[in-house]
Formats: sequence, C-alpha cells, structure tokens
Amino acid sequence: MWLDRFFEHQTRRAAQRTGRRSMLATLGKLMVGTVALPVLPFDRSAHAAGAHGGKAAGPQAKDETACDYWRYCAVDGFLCSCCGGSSTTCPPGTEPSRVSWVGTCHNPADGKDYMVSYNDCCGKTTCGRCECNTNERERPGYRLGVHNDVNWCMSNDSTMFHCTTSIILGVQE
Ligand code: ABN
Repeated sequence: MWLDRFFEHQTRRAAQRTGRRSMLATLGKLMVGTVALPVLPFDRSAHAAGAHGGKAAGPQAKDETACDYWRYCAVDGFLCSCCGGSSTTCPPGTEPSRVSWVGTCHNPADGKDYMVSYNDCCGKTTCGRCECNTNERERPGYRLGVHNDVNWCMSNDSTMFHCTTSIILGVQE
C-alpha cells in the first residue's frame, strides 16, 4: 500500500540523517579538515633561503648599495642609498614614513644583533633601483609590525612609495 511505502521511506530518510551513518559522515569531514589544514598555503619563502644546500655567504658590512649589507636583512623595497639618499636618510623631495616595520639583523663587524626600523620614503614615484627582498624573520600581515610587504607610506600626506631606509633602533645586549 502506498501509505506503508511512504512511511517506510520517511523513516529510512530520518534514520539516515540522524543515525550512526550521519555521525560517521560528520566525523569523516572533520578528519579530512584536520588533515588538510596544515597544508594550506602559508608564506614560508623567507625560511627557504638557506635550504638550497651549501653555506650562504652571510651579510657584509661594507657596501650599503648591495642587498646583502647586514642592516637590510628584512628589507622589501628599493634601497634609498641607490636613489639619491642613503641607507638612513630619504632622498630630497621625500619624507620618512610615520609608521614602519622592524627587523633584527646580525652585524658581522661586531657580532651583535640590532633592531632595525625600515622606514619607507614617501612623496615621489617608485625609485626602481636596487630592489631587495631579504625578508629575514619577516612575517605575514597578521603580525603587522614585522611585515614588510605593504606600503608603509599609508599614513603620510603623500602615500607614494619611493624607497626604503634602514635605521638602527637598538642593540641586543
Ligand atoms: N614596504 C615596501 C613596500 C612598499 C610598497 C609596496 C610593497 C612594499
């Protein structure tokens, strides 16, 4: 009789949705999520630098126009020392960003670690010379103070990014 078939069908559906099988299906989804989460794409490029085999040359303390100059360990931008300024001063016609990101760099000359503030210089179009992207200990935007891949001219009157300076804030004793 159709009424019997109808109720049987409804009962089976209810059992499928609320029974052991549906609980197992939910558990299965949870397990897949737990396995998939750790392989989501986090930016780990900064850690890959030393993973190419062999020993990296390490930072140098002589040439301020080269990316491997020790104070540029967490830089992302054009070096102001190649753009009419210096490693610590903005070129004429630009001004330092009011906010900045920081890095900790090792000075091979005295063997000490220094906290370095990276201030973008703002007010002119991009310099385009000596682009460096060293990123040591740099972190994605959820830790903004140590994130460099953002225009730090964002709070200046002119938000045009020109180049980046590297200013020592302190030394680790
Ligand atoms: N902090 C340097 C920078 C400026 C603009 C865009 C990306 C990175």
